[in-house]
Amino acid sequence: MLLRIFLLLTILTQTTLAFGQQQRLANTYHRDAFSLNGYWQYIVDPYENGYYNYRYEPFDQQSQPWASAFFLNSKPKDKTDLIEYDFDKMDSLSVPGDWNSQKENLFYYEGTVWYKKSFDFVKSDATNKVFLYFGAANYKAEVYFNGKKLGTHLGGFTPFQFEISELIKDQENHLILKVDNKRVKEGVPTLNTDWWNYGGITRAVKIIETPETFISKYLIQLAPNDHSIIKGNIQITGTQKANREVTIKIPELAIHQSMNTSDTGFGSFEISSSKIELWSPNTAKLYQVEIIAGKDTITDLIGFRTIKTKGTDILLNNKSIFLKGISIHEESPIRGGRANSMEDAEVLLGHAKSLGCNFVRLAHYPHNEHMIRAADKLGLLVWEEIPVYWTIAWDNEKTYANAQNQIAEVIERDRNRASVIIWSMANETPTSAARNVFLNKLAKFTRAKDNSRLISAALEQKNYKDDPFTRTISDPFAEVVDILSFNQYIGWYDGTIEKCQKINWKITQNKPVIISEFGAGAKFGLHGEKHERWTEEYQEYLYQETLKMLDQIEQLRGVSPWILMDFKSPRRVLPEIQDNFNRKGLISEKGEKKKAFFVLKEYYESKK
Ligand code: GCB
Repeated sequence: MLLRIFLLLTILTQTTLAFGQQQRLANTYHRDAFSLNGYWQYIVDPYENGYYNYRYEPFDQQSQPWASAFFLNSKPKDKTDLIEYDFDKMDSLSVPGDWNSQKENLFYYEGTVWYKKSFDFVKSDATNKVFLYFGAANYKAEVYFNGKKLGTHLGGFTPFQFEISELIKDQENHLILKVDNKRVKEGVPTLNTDWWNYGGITRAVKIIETPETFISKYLIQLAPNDHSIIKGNIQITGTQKANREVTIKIPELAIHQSMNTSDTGFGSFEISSSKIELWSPNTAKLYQVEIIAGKDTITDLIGFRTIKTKGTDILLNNKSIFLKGISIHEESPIRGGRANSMEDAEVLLGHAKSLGCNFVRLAHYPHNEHMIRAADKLGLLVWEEIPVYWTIAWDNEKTYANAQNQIAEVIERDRNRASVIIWSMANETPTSAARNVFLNKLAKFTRAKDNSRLISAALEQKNYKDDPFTRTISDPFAEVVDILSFNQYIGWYDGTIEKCQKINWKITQNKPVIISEFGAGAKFGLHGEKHERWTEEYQEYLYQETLKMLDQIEQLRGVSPWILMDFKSPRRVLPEIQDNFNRKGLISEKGEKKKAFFVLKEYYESKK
């Protein structure tokens, strides 16, 4: 009986870990870490043979899983033993990295791949805590460490971690992941998108060791209504969390202030300083900030700025700003495939800078942290977004919980980044009662989690009262957002380019407007007459006419055209033109600038 209860409990704890979060850890970026990047052995498992038995029951939910369960990393005990796999004889994949761009035979693969890494690790102090951190794995990751299941994580673009303090050994640890990128209807994103479904452990994996009592979370920012006050809060976790002294230092501002935490390990503070240099695209000033709590010290680079809207204006540091933006997919400009390095980030954002941008829309999912850190340094304002894209299963509670978890994970990662000013809830989602409930709830959750940034969503525009030349936004979610953003493709999916000259705008919301997308496909090097599809001239002409049309919108406060670079998409099959690329980039995937790049650059130069 006791054994049964134990087994039931084990099964319950395994299946209730819906999103696999145990303890979120702030600022893994600047903590000392033991990297698990590099080569990992892998097994491609389209039938999920290493996960299910022949009755299709998962091995990891059985009291005595068969040795052929891949997470056990079994070896034959002797020559009579039957084990039908061997990680150590397999080829390897590089982590971080997607499998599609690393192995030709996995280019179109959607399914399960198992990864294994073995390593030794000696704690520097026996009482320390040890966490296993994943920057991201697309899409569903089942994580096993030394034969035990740590949990499951859903969502391909946000970080997750597990505490392994009690499980880690000095030698021969094995970490095994089942990563499955099959698209599912109830997923976020769902079955249908316009980007490549790169699978794998796409971002860094590391081990982070902290003292037993450690800084788990902090928020340090400028007071919204007073530019001479830095305020924030700190959470420490562990047995010594109550009544602990916590110190904040910002040496450049001669700030050195201590406070005591509450019983729950929480402390808040306000520090005034008359010398704070504000962060902005022109002066991307970052201060070194140090937080000390007992044996734990964290350093971070933080910029101080405020962001708000007033009527139809976006105010950065209380001054109206026009967002000169560009949309970007997280695709490597160097190798192709998912971007995942600082070098990728610097090339992508460097292109945005050379275009004259002060703003980037990171579409359509949270990009890797290098992008945000680089944006902080380069002075680019950032729109971050979760993949609530097109036709999500609005009625499904698990889908909602998944979307909410993804926004929570990205907020926790990026809440101290000055560059991030907008949380976008969704892209081109069709209005319906269920969708409105879903998005309202998500926006409410996001505001409760971070009320210091603006909320938006890439909405759609419609004809005003059957007039095909008058456009309006009638989406009820427009009432919820701080910035009214919408995508429009007049001249590409919607009529000819000349139509742009006939459009009137009837935007009734008293809010700033951003055009989150417009664009046209062009193959670099293909020239012709300006009405000829796929030529650089067509794209150039569309940009000229669209920008004139958009300037008629009185409350226009920014644009982020679609898109910086050509990107891979299985929807784009036209031979010799698309060849699996969405060609709306201003720059080809090889880095060649198309004519429209210079039209936008000139427009941005004119918008001082
Ligand atoms: C859109 C989508 C974007 C597509 C783009 C296109 O409206 O938001 O994801 O890639 O159009 O090229 O059609």
